[in-house]
Amino acid sequence: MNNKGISKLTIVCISIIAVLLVVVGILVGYIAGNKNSQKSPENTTTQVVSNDTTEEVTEATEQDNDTGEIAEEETEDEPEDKTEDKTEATTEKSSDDKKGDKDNDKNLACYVKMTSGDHWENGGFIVKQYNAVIHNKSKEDINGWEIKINGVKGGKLEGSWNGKFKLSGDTLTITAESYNETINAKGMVDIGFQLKFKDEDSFDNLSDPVLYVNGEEYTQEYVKEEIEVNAEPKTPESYASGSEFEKHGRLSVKGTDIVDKNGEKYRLKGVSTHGLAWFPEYVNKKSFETIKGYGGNLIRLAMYTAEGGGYCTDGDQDKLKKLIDDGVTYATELGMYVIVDWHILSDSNPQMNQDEAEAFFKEMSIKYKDYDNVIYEICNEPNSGASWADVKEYAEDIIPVIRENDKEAIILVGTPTWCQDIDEAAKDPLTGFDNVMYTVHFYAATHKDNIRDKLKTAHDKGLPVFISEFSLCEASGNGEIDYDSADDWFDMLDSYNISYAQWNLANKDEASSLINPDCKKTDGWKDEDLSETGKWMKKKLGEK
Ligand code: IDC
Repeated sequence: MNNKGISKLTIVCISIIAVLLVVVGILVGYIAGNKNSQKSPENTTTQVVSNDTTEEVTEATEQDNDTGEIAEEETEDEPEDKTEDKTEATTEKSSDDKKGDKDNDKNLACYVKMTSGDHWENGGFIVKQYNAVIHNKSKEDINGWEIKINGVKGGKLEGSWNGKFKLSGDTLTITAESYNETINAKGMVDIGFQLKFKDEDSFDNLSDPVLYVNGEEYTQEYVKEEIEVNAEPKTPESYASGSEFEKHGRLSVKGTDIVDKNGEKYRLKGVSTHGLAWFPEYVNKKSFETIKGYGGNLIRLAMYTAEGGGYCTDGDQDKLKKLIDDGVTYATELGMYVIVDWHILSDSNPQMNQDEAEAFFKEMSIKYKDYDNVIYEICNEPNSGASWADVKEYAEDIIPVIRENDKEAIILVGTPTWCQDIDEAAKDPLTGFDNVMYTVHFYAATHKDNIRDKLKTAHDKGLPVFISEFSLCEASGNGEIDYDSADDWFDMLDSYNISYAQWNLANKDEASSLINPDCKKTDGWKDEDLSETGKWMKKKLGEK
C-alpha cells in the first residue's frame, strides 16, 4: 500500500467514525431528553396517586412537590404548546392531591362530601377510613336518605358508624339510623366507615357517592341565595387621644406576630362579649371603658348565628347589626380594637350558612373599611363533621368578599374541632392572602398539653395564631377552674406574643362569666362584682 492509499483509507475511516459519533450523539441526546421528561408532572401525578403514610410514599410526595417546581421552571424555556400541556398536568396534580376525596355533585342543594383519612395494614388487608358528610344546603328538611358507592368489589367493611351499611356485590349502600333520618335544612349528617382491600389500587375504583332521597337519585340544583346588601361606608368620628389605637394604628400580621403601624410587635388582649342577643346590655361605652381601665385594648363582639335569636335562625338581624355598630363605635371612640365575630356553633360547618355569611361580611366590610381598628372573625368554631378542607374552602370564598372593600384588616379563621385542630391548618394553610390569622380556643380545665402541643407545632411552622376565646373553666363554660393549666397556657401565649380575648362579659350563672350573677351593674365593676374568672381577667389585663 502506498502512502496515498493509506491516507485515502484513513479519510474514509475518520469520516465513518465522525458519522457514527454524530449518530451516537443524537441518540444520547434523545434518551437524555426522554429521561428529563420523566420529571414532568404527568408522571408526578401517578406518584401522588399512592397517597400513603408509609415512609416511601411520603418521600415520593415530597419529591413530587419538588418536581412540580422544577416543571414550572422548565416551562419557561419551552415552546408554548408544551407549556399548555404542563399547566394542565399541574392542575391535574393538584386535584389529584385530594385523591380519596369524592363529592357527589356540589351544585346540588343536598350533596355528599366524602374524604378519606388514615389507612393501615391489618391481617393482610389495607384498611382505609372514610368520612361522608351529607350537606343539606336547601331550606327544606330531607328525609329518607340513602347513599350508594360503587366499585367496592373485593372490599370488606371493617367498621362503620352513624348509619346502616350494606355491602352487596359491587355496591356499598348506607341508610339512616333512626336518630339521623332527618337532615335539617342547612344541616348535615356525618357518617364514617372503614373499608379494606387486599391491594391498595382497589381503593381507586370507588365511585363518587350518589345520594338518593325516597328511593330517587337526588337532583335538585342549589340556587345561591342572593341577599340584598344595603351598606354605606361609615367614617370613624375620633379615636380617644393617648389611646392604644392612637399609638399603634392599623395592625397587620408579620410572621407569627401582630405588628403595629410602625412594624413593632404588638399584642391584643381583652374580652369577648357573651351572645349579643342574650346580653346586649353589656354593649355600652362605659362597660368597654371599664375593660380598658383594667388594661384591655380589645373587645370581641360575639354574634351567634344559630343559637336562640341567632342571626341565621330566628334573630332580629337589624337589632344584632345595630349592636355590632354600637360596639364598633364605642370601641373606636375609646381607641380600642374590636372583633366582629360570626359565632357559629351548633351550625357546626361554616358552609351551612355561607350565603348569609357572604352577605354579612360584605355589609360589614363596606361599612367599616375606614375603621382601622376592626378585625373580622369569619367563623367562631367549626366542629363535628367540619373538616379543615371545608373551612378552607369557606375562607377562600369569604376573605375575597371582605378584601373587595377592606384591603388590609386582620381576618381570623376558625379551625376544626372547636378551634383545637390548629395543626390541620398548619399543614395546609391559606395562601394568597395577607393579614390572616388562625384561631385556637381553650378552656383551661379541659384543654391541656394535647392542644398546647398542637399550638406549638403550628407556631413552629410559622402559623400566626390568635386566641379569640378562652376561659379558665371547663369546655362547657362552667365547672371547675384550673388556674395551673391557665398558667401553663399563658406561659406559652406570653412567650409567643399571642393575642387573646377571654370569654365572657356577662353575669350569667356560669364560671366563665366575668361578672357575678347577682351583680346587675353593666360597667364600673369593683372587685366584689367580678366572678373568680373576672378577678383573674382583671389581674391578667393589668400585667405588662
Ligand atoms: C356557651 C355559653 C353558654 C351558652 C352556650 C350556648 O357560655 O352560656 O349557653 O354557649 O351553646 C365555646 C363557644 C361558646 C360557648 C363556650 C362555653 O364558642 O359559644 O359559650 N365555648 O361552652 N367553645 C368552647 C366553649
